[in-house]
Amino acid sequence: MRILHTSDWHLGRAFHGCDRLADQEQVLSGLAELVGERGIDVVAVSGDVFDRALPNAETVRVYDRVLASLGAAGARIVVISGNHDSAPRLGTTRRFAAAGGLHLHTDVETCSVPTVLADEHGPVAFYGLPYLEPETARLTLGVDSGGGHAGVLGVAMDAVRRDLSARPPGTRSVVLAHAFVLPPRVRESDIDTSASERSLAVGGVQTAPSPLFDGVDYVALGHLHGCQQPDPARPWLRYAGSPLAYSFSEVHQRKSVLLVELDGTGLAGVERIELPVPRRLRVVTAELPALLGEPRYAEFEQDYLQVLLTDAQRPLDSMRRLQARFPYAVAVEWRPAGAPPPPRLAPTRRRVEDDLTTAAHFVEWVRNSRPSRVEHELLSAAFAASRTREAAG
Ligand SMILES: [Mn+2]
Repeated sequence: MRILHTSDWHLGRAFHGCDRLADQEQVLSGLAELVGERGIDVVAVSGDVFDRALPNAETVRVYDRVLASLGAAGARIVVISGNHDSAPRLGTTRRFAAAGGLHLHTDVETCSVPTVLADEHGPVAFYGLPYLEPETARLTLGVDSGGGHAGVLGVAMDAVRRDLSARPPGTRSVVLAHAFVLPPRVRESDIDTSASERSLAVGGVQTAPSPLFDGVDYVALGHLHGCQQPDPARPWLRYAGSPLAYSFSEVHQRKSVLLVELDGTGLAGVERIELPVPRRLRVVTAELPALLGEPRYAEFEQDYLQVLLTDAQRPLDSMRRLQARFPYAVAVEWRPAGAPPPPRLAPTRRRVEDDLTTAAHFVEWVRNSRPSRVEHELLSAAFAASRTREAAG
């Protein structure tokens, strides 16, 4: 059986105010071509299908078209809800959808009730563990409080293993889960996380140890946006990552899906397939005049850009000027070269200084240069005008 593992589509997510729905549809429509070319039997989507609980109408239409194209290409589809999805909304009509080959696993209650599909070797049980919000899931699962995410996932996986052990010998198993999985004795900071993942921390602990997932043939994980194998000792545990980059912290990631092959005995291989990039994300560091004028920066003109300006003084109106050449410049920061970070304005100054001196200090602090003579006169006139107005009552 060939399974295409993907996750964290985040349909409808904007990027620094830019609509990316067309890019999302382009990349996800490409998955249908992969299904046809590579003979994929099942597409597994491990949560965060939508970016928000209430996606808008056009976003829902894209979701519908993508699923239809995957189905038309010949794949069954298994989906779980992530922490961004509304589980009841994503799971609505699931009993009817299953008849058409779309298997929606969004309920805590049915964690251990698999979708069973078959190939020439026999049955494959797909268990869907949607994102389990610890405080509500523990009531359903009968878990004591305080165990956090690991506590509820552990109980859910015990139920999965119990169900699996009662199935015909030779039944192979795949678990879809939306969780932050860490190997034993590894810290969160050692894992490739991204700025676009919403923390799962509830009560301080958001991670779950990898041994929780032992005893099945493959675990299709969602939540982390970088494609990775979280535990080198457990090659059946994988994150496919998001199909597009959703933050500048992901500029170095190559977005992918995983082609998982099961043979008659279990996991036979995992192949990483890189996805096309509709528009690159890049970070460029330079002074504003160079960026605006030098031919060597032409290669950045069609990219989503984070610009780090190194000018000694903060340039005026930098974003508007940058966008004249780089229409997809979406973030700009001023980091003067060689300069220490600007000192904090001393709060005590305000009491001993006159308004004009305080304002001049502020300009210097923001821009790294004192007000010019003309600016000084302008500030002085502004304070005089405001005092006149106050006096007039
Ligand atoms: Mn996500």
